[in-house]
Amino acid sequence: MSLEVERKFICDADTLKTLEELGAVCVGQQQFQDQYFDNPQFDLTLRDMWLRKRKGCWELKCPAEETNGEQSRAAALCTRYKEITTLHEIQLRVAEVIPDVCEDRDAEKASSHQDDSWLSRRNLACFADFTTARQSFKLEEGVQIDLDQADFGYHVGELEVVVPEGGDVQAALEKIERTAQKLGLTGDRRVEAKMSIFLKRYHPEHYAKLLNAHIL
Ligand code: V4E
Repeated sequence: MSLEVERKFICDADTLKTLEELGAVCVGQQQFQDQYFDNPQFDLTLRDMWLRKRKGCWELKCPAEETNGEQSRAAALCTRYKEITTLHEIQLRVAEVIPDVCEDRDAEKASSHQDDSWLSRRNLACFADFTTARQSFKLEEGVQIDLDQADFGYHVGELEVVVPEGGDVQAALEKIERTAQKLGLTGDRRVEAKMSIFLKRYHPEHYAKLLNAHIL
């Protein structure tokens, strides 16, 4: 299971120009739809667990514990989430939080990424559905720079380092900080995720609950 260390940044008309001037290499362009799921009590998202379907595959992002030496300003600007992509493990994690409404406990064992019947067993429904156009760049080895344009009108950049299990999180934070400095990023507050903007706009009650619980 890998750990994603990420820092979001405000992306404007000059960002592409800056990347070009710095010699960043465009490594891809894609468009994908994200569908996020939770139960009516928001049991997953209130635990900062983000279950989504992207490009036909299930993914679950869970918060990672902070390790020693991550109290710097640069670290505070970053998020760290474990990303789980094995459907059986996702189902186990979800089951720890949301009890099964069905008696047949073996039914999930056989499910595939295409079979969504396990959702109803946990009362899970889609609460957010949006499409993102993403351009990805490389500037420093191991750091991916994504420029995202969500279809509801939010533009955000992201610096991301994927740390393998047991890998060096501190080194990842330093790489992100170096890249941020090269890009001239000066902000001292975390920049909002696409989801924050989406919920604020379309599901203000859900947003308020997450804000109160200090999740967003
Ligand atoms: C973890 C999380 C959410 C799930 C989506 O995570 P995010 O990094 O926003 O996804 P995306 O598509 O931009 O990147 P990818 O997964 O492709 O690398 S929604 C909200 N959170 C929590 C969260 C937070 N509280 N603050 C910030 C700045 N980001 C995420």
